[in-house]
Amino acid sequence: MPTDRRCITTPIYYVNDRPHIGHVYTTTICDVWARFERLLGRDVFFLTGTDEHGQKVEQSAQERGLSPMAFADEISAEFRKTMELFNLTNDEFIRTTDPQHEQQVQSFVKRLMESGDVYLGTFEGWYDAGQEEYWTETKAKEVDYTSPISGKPLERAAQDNYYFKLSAFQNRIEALFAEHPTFVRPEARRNEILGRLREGLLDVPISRTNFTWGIPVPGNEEHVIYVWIDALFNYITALGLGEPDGDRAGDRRDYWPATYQVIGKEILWFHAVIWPALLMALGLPLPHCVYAHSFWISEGKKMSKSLGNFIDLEQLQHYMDTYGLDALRYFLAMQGPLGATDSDFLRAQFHETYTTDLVNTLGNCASRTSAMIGKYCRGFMPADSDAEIDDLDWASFCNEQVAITIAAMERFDLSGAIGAAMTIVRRVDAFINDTAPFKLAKDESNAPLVSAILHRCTEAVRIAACLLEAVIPQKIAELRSAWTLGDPSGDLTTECRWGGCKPGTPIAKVALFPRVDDAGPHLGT
Ligand code: ME8
Repeated sequence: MPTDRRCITTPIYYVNDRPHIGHVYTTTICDVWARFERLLGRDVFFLTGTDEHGQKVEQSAQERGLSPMAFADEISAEFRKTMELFNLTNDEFIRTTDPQHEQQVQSFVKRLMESGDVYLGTFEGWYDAGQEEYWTETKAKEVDYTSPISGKPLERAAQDNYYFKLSAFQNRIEALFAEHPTFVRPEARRNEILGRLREGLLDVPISRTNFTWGIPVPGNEEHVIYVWIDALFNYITALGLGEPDGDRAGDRRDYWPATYQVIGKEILWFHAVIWPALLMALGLPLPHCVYAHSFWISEGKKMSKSLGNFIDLEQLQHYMDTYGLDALRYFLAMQGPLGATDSDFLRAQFHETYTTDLVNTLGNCASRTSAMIGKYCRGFMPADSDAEIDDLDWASFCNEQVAITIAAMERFDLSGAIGAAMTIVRRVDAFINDTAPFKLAKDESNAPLVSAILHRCTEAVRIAACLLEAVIPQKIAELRSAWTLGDPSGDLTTECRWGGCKPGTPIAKVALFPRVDDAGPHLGT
């Protein structure tokens, strides 16, 4: 794989749920990463989509008096609209009902049958109808024959099933974890999987016969392919890896293997164990990293359907209308549950982050700097001088923060990346306060000094803005236009070098983040 290619995926979202903050969160953090990589000049493929088969979708459609396809069309369209609403730049939106996906899944399963990795066997044990998942006697006993997800009793089940021979991959999966310690991140999640791996891998039933809304098993149409197997394959069917050579999507194949497969922690086992085993069985390369983030909870409580406390699209829209989309993106990326612990979505904290970071720090520095340039330098970027104004070598300081940002983004540490960019802005803020150019300007003989200070402020804010562009693209586009910075060059590293904005460049005043009154407890609750 040429090093300038990157691929990032989100889970594909179930159509039996309406889009909510969880879906927007995962897709937004992938979007931030994808945009950042594009700004660095990399060729990025960013994939998301919807997971549309299975018993639950069939039932939800029935309840609505719709065919499963009509139901899936409706909800999938809603997810697609959500991606547009939140300015998410996915390159493809895959649906598991796409004929291209279905055909490729069948061809993969056929290959697995031919290689003996999938076989027909009889299962006797327990079935969790809500999760469409089978439980062995031992496992069912552990949960007292009750679904840990729905709380409903497990049902006794005996049926012919196609199985994936996961047990045969025990050694190879263990070797994968030993040889690639960053295959699963964060570390705490990796340790959980290592713990479960020690219990030994069992074969996985991968077909169902008790309903029909799914992809038929090739050669035995009484069975449909288990929705999880169908769904996992989306990552490679979207790239055409199961298409015969020379087909339409052939040129996308080089994006595989994915750089990051970003998911929530609840679906890690499928992605960290079953998925790589399937790829191994097919002789395909494995993703570089499966990144499992934690969960948003809401005002101290787990979000759940029964509590009805999901932060839904309407609430997100409310935040967007009040604070702007970029503010929401900033908050999600900066305060989200990217590590091993859950994050509480607190209205008060949202307001505080917006006011402290965006209004008082970034917005304030950009507006103060450009207002002073308007007042003291006729609105043009002033020249620097050799004057030692403070003890900081601004060029190397900024260089360091650029390197920290790029390295953090590379390891998917979004808040680390944003933090480094904000370090630059905070330093500018302190610099303005310490040197007080607005006071110096009262004496005309200080003009060269004032120019030098404002030159340094502008350069530093410009560099921080370039680093933050992936997070708050609309606001940085405003800044670019006011400060005549042109469009992103596609070479972020060069753009972030000190001295990129030449003296004489028109610098107009900007007001990026308007102050918002604390909107009161009704917002988002
Ligand atoms: O699991 N906080 O789809 P899904 C953060 N179709 N992220 C959350 C969240 C929360 N409270 N709730 C959900 C499925 N998510 C399968 C996936 S992939 C081959 C098949 C996000 O609609 C998080 O990314 O239930 C989680 O993994 C995903 O939504 C689950 O979406």
